[in-house]
Amino acid sequence: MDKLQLWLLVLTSLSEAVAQEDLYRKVFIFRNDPNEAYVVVKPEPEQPLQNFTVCLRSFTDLTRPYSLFSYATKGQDNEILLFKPKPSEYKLYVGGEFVTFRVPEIRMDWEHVCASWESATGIAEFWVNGKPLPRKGLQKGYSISAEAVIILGQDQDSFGGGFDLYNSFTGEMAEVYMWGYGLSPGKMRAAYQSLQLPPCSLGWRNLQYELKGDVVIKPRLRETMST
Ligand SMILES: *[C@@H]1O[C@H](CO)[C@@H](O)[C@H](O)[C@H]1NC(C)=O
Ligand SMILES: [Ca+2]
Repeated sequence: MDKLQLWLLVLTSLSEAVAQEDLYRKVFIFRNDPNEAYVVVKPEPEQPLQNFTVCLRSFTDLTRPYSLFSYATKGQDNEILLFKPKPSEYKLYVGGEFVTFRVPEIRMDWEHVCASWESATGIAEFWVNGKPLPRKGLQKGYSISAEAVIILGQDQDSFGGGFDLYNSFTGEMAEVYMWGYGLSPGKMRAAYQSLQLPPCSLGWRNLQYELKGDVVIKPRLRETMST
């Protein structure tokens, strides 16, 4: 038995089913529309953040609003929120304020996004499928609180809960990462291309997660690559 197996055994013997796993080439499938399902991911940062990057890949045919990544603290449910109100738009929230990024409507394909923010300038970057959108700014000088609950697939309106069914995500999600700093342009592109990424505590290759409700892990379907 190797260290990882032992670790998993210890974890599964605890009451809560916290898994830690390399999810390489796997996906979370949120099956129902709408749904109450979500995934709690860990760990939260230990220190307040002045910078961050969040990346993930999703695949859905939803046209209604949905939440992908929700980082809530006791004082601010939208501390970090990656939200798609409609197919041509993303909203990135930092500390309860948001900026809107208009995006091409991508039809029936996986969509990769990376969002980053730095407190010193308030500049937010938003990358879609390896390409940056015009940068915007919000919350200059703000600090992201460390005590957080991080949830995929629902928008928290209170600490760890307060979901609106009609903001739930339905579809497939993969390659979720969070870093406590801004990634370089090269690494933003590397994330899109699923290449090697800088180490991070919250990442798809060593994800600590708890499935809540109807979420299923499956291998990603192989597609013929067009590029
Ligand atoms: C945040 O990013 C800025 C700009 O890249 C950098 O100067 C600063 O040291 C970073 N702060 C922390 C706490 O990492
Ligand atoms: Ca919210």
